[in-house]
Amino acid sequence: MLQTAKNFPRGFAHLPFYFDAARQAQLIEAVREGVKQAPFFTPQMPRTGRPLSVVASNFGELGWVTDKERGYRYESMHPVNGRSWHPMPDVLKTLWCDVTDYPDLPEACLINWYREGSKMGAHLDNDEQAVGAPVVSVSLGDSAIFRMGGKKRRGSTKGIRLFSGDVVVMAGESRHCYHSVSKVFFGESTLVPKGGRINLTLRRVRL
Ligand code: MD3
Ligand code: FE
Repeated sequence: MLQTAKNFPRGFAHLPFYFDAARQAQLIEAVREGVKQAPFFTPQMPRTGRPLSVVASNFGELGWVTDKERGYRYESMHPVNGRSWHPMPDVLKTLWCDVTDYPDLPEACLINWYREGSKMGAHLDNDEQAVGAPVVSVSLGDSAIFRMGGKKRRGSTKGIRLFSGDVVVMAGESRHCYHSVSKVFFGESTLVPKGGRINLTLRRVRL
């Protein structure tokens, strides 16, 4: 049963501790496998080339990438080594089917690794053609404060703390709202081999 957080936009659901410790370890193992083929790269802001503070990789047919020259987009190959992304793990396809009723599977799972001091500023996820599809996220490792705003960049936000194993579903209105990660409790968890927080976001890209 999806739990709707108080005062959050419609369509937002938080499922605390959806994955137990054993399943979390299994997901981290899948990430370790994936990044052998498609190592973490440093995403850059369009135009300025300023590095994001997270490093990223992807699972699936398509992966989200960004650089100075070409900006935000989905690509079927790793931006540095040109290899395909590791296939989407079955456990993530199953998650998508269990928490959404979207008719198609996600082609992309963005893997963001938050290390010491990493944050994510307020942004919209609008690089997908399938704007009607939800986004599903899995948090692993150190907990973080996730903040949700509205459809405009400015204005009030509501925060919740996301812990390892938590799943968040952004459907409906919430899918089109600004959001950010304002703090990571670095060093809290030992789940991630070199420390920090891993966030997986499952996305349907094509219509
Ligand atoms: C709300 N990641 O990768 S996950 C991202 O915790 C991203 O690392 C955050 O925002 C993190 O783009 C948030 C939850 C999430 C994911 C997608 C959303 C919230 C969202 C899309 C629209 C609105
Ligand atoms: Fe986002």
